[in-house]
Amino acid sequence: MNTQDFIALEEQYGAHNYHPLDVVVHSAQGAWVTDVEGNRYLDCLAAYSAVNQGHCHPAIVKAFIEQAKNVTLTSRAFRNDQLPLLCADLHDLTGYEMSLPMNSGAEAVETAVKAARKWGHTVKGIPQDKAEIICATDNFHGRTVTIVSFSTEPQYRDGFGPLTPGFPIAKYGDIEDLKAKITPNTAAFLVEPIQGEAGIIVPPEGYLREAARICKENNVLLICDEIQSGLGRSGRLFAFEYEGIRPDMVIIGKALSGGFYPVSAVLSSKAILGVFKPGDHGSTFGGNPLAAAVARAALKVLVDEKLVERSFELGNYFMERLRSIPSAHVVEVRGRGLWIGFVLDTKARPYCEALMREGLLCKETHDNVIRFAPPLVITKEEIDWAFDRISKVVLALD
Ligand code: IF1
Repeated sequence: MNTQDFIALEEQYGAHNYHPLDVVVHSAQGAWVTDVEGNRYLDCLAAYSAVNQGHCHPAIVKAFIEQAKNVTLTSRAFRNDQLPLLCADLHDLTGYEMSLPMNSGAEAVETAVKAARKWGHTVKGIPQDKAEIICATDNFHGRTVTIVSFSTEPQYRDGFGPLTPGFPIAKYGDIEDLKAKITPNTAAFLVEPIQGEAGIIVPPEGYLREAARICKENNVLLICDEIQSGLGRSGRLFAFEYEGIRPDMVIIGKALSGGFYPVSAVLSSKAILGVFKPGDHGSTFGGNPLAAAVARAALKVLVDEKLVERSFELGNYFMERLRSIPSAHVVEVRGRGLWIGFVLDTKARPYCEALMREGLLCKETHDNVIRFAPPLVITKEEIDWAFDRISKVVLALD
């Protein structure tokens, strides 16, 4: 079967909820993927930052296979000998007292929403069913009905109502608007420290620091969604570190498994996660031994290979080079670490298609932004290779 055969099958039998680039990937290693025709591409999306450790990292493959031979799933009705080790590793790495494992990012966001609401009702004393969680404009936290209820993107909401109430919206980056939206019923403020899908938006310096202060002053929990920004992508372990803050809850996913398996988690304190009593929350697969073993290996690779530091250094290098392209169509190059928004004054999709033909995979967001977010194992030479293609394509389309 060739590329067109696979595309035809998928178009016929799969739902059309995506508009992918027409490359059919067969295998991958490190920062490179190979399609069914044998063409190689440098991956500059890294599965939306889920493969920060690089594709099919050998150490994670090993942990995956070894654990798959032992036991994959016990359910939380019984205990297993991998979950405790993952919880301890997460504590050691992040300093948070406790974690609650789930699978997809959206499930972990739902978990944080449930924890914040229950904390609001049982600890803060908000009247039953009145707890509010403030969210930001242009947020992206996932696709469940409750999560799209606080999206400000009409396409993500339209047709999917009735939506879940209780999520006032404050303008991202605007501290006065956040202050204005806080009421005695506010349980939490949920925010991405850097907005991904909105186009790699870094908030104004001091915004998160001030938000953390205001939350504390009002007994409001600060929840950072680090599902995409976390685990090294931004050049720090967590993007909130740029503002020297410590959120009450942190949500992680994606790279927590190095892309092998959906693994997510909420990190917080005993006081907050302690609101969950047996039976309040759970998941068949959440915290399973295969996921825990894979996540432990994925975290170890981040640390052993100093991927956070690499992201910071190579990100600055890549951004500097991209800023040097002399094209009138390039409006801005922004980001942190190896998480770069390349902003054009025209549609980005044709650029992504042209780059694919040059052997580089990336994806547009919001029409006119290309994001470059390669696996953090990418080398300086590979960045130079990418830069040559990007600069050629951008200047050719000028
Ligand atoms: C899609 C975007 C990236 C996320 C943050 C939670 C989730 C995500 C900050 C949910 C997921 C994804 C999902 C994917 C595309 C993608 C994306 F463009 F939509 F925003 F990465 F940039 N919080 N992001 O970024 O995690 O449930 O998917 O595991 O929905 O098409 P999930």
